[in-house]
Amino acid sequence: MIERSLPTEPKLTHNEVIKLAIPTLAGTIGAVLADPALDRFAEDDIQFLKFHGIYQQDDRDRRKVAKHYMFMIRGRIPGGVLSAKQYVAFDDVATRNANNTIRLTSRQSIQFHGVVKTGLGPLMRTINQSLVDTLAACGDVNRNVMAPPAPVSNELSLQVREDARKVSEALLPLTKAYHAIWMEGVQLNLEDAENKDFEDPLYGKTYLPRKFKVAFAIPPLNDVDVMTNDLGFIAIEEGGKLIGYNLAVGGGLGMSHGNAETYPRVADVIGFLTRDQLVEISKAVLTVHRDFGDRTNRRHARLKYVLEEKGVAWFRQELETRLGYGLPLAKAHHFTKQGDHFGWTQQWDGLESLGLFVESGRIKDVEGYRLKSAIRNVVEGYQMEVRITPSQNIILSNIKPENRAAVTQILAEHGVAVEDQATVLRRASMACPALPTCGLALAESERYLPALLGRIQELLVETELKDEEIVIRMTGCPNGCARPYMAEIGFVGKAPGKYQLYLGGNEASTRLNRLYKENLREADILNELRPLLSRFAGERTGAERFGDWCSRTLFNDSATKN
Ligand code: SRM
Ligand code: SF4
Repeated sequence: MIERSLPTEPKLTHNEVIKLAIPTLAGTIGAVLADPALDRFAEDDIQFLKFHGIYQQDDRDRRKVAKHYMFMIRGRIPGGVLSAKQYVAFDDVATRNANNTIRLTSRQSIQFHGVVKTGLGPLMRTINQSLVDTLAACGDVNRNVMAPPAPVSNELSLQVREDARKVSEALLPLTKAYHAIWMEGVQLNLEDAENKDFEDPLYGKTYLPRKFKVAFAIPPLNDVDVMTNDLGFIAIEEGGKLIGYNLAVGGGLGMSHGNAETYPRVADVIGFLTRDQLVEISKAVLTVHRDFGDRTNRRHARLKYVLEEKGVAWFRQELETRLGYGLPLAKAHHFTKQGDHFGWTQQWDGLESLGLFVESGRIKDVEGYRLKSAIRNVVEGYQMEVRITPSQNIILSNIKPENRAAVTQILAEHGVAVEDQATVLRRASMACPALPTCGLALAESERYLPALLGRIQELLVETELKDEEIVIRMTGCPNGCARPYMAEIGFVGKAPGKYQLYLGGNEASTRLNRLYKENLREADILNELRPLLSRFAGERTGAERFGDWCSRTLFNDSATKN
């Protein structure tokens, strides 16, 4: 007799199994932390640590000799806003417990690298004592909520910022493990019924199938890259007043090389909501992800795949069923630009702010350019507010006009200029950390892009495009952390020294670029770009940008979402 095998249910990923087993997300973190003989955590705890904002890494430069374990810690900083006191606390722990650098992230947060296990407790306590935390900065939950950082506009930007904070708080997981481990220094007893049966009111026992990202934007500026988020709120104003938001869903960028089941996707704008609906709509969108996301394959587990595979009409219907009411049509909005403003600007309230370029978001001191000390000194000395931008730069804000000259002077003494901070090309660039800290990096990024930009700048001079702004972003692998798929030129690491070349993003960051060439080494990159830049210089129409020219001439594609 022939035995027939029954169709089997797709297997849940290991992450699903461990979340269900320990829904408080405590793992054995507290116990391992207290054991001085251990310099690292085991696999399941590594997964739980992410929900606490912590990644276990090893120094990849030292792998050939031995694995040197260390930790990366990421803050939860909605809208990227820190008080002077909080920034100083971050600077202190960077010096004391990390590798003496502060890494601004592409989601307006701060990361510390190179923290050893014994430094974890003190670092986490200092951060929390400054009234910032790291809860849910990573893991299968809602991540840092983005909001426009620029303090130049009116009261509307404050309201949007307030809304971003409100959504961030409403989507926090409620486990008490975070407080127990990091504040009280205890291991939760996993056998306690209260802990065993814990179920988060929003996330349930198994949280989300994967991460979830929210951003708020104020058109016409798309500085937060809103269309790349699972959930985006696009501010709509009438007569200078914030009347609500357009709702964008299903954006995301992560993909894997050679896996057609994974791809970057720009969000769909599906309706309009008023401010009082923000929290319930955020929760409803999140629970669609919770209930329909793929829990059998983490590479295919983002909300964007639910949108793409079930369709926008299905999603809208599902959302409206959960809400119990229909959503009105989206209102007109228009994005024209992404990116930051550098130098001094007068704020809407008469105070001043200063945008500073931070190459790849890395604040550090080097010979002749002591950016870390400079920022620390002015922030502490003049008690200014600090805002981290989604392009990994920093804005020092709420500075009294009479202090402007002194601030400029202190920065200059540290080698930091406020005018002509970097070339236009460099200022519009971003790179992810990649090597040596990121365990997923296939190629260099943060450590390589500055040199490559220098060579591309030479090409621009050669082709008489010296002051041309071209948005260039690089990542060390296809996960998309510096959002390379929205850039006019995107470099995505494929193998050591080799990159995929993407071309054709637009200035407003609403259009995905396209893969143009694969596996390029530096010489190939320059050989590909030289003739393209030269053709662009000769063929562009009016003020046409390089990304639009590539899109028009190389891909014959003018499709732009929103
Ligand atoms: Fe990211 C994983 C760094 C923004 C998509 N990301 C990682 C990890 C944690 C590597 C890991 O899992 O072991 C990286 C840590 C490297 C290190 O050494 O520090 C890392 N991601 C970053 C940061 C620091 C890049 C930066 O240059 O600033 C950004 C931190 C943001 C924050 O403060 O929360 C960062 N990551 C992004 C973005 C951009 C965004 O959110 O606007 C994306 C693309 C958007 C998206 O989510 O689709 C992004 N990161 C990923 C992915 C792919 C997810 C996917 O859907 O497939 C991974 C891989 C993963 O999660 O397994 C990843
Ligand atoms: Fe690491 Fe890849 Fe993200 Fe870069 S894009 S930080 S290499 S996961």
